[in-house]
Amino acid sequence: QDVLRSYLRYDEMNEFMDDLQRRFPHLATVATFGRSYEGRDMKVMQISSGGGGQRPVILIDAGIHAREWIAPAMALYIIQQLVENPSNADLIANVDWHVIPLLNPDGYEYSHTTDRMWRKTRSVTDVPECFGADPNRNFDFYWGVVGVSWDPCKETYAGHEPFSEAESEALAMYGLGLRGRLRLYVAIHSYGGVFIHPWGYSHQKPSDYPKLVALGQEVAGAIRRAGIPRFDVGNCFEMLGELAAGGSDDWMKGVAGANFSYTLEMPVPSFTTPAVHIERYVVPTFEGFRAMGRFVSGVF
Ligand code: 0X9
Ligand code: ZN
Repeated sequence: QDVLRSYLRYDEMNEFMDDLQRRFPHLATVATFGRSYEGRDMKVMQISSGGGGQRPVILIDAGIHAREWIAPAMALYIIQQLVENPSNADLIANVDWHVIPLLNPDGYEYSHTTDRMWRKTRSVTDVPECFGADPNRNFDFYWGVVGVSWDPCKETYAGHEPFSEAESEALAMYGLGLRGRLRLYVAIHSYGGVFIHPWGYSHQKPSDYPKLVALGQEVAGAIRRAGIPRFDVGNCFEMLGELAAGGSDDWMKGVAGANFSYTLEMPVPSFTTPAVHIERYVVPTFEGFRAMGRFVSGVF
């Protein structure tokens, strides 16, 4: 599979990861960490050059929102570059990367087969004709306080309780399992060309706000230098103009103890970027991930 030439389906992503594990067993391990509402295995690619499971971890996920197809493409390219490209060996020398290319497989497949603009999960709700909750409003940290809908028919439905969605809960449990090692968490979304730091639920600034901005500026600068003219850093309200609680980024910082936590909105012009344009956005954005890797390795 050429991850830069087409938007892979769920099965193709799994084949891609299995193939990498077969070819690079000393570097790449596929693990199943959960099961989606419709019963699909949720998979993570763990990339490690050694260290016996003690090294700091960069945790990345993509595809929590079904229609944001460029996000899984970005995650797959990160996996491919870290595992296959020897010139990125420095990025995995002292840090393990755990990359989840598709957090919402049910919604993603539905966006391919039935409704290109689907965002949520596919679980049943109290309303028979309306399906799914927004998994990025479903995390149990200030759940529901702002920027959510309580209407199961709406795009930002928070769910009937925190972690009602199997997909959100599986990610949360995976994050907790990395406690103490979780240096950096990045949720890849689209679109907008912004790098968002906590908090999403509040105007308050985290106590380590200067550090969050400092890494953010490194990342944004690297992406701009790679040829994306506009790429900005700020908190959720500054970047998107509204607060929203129950996001994975807030939870990873507030509960799982990630030192750095962000949402990256890919610098594409729409949800429906044609596959022929994957390369022009994903390749420069990878420079941002290289900057993250250098920063966490202490190379800056
Ligand atoms: O609203 C979201 O979930 C994200 N934007 S998107 O257009 N991809 O849906 C932004 C999430 C920012 N972080 C939090 N609000 N916690
Ligand atoms: Zn999104």
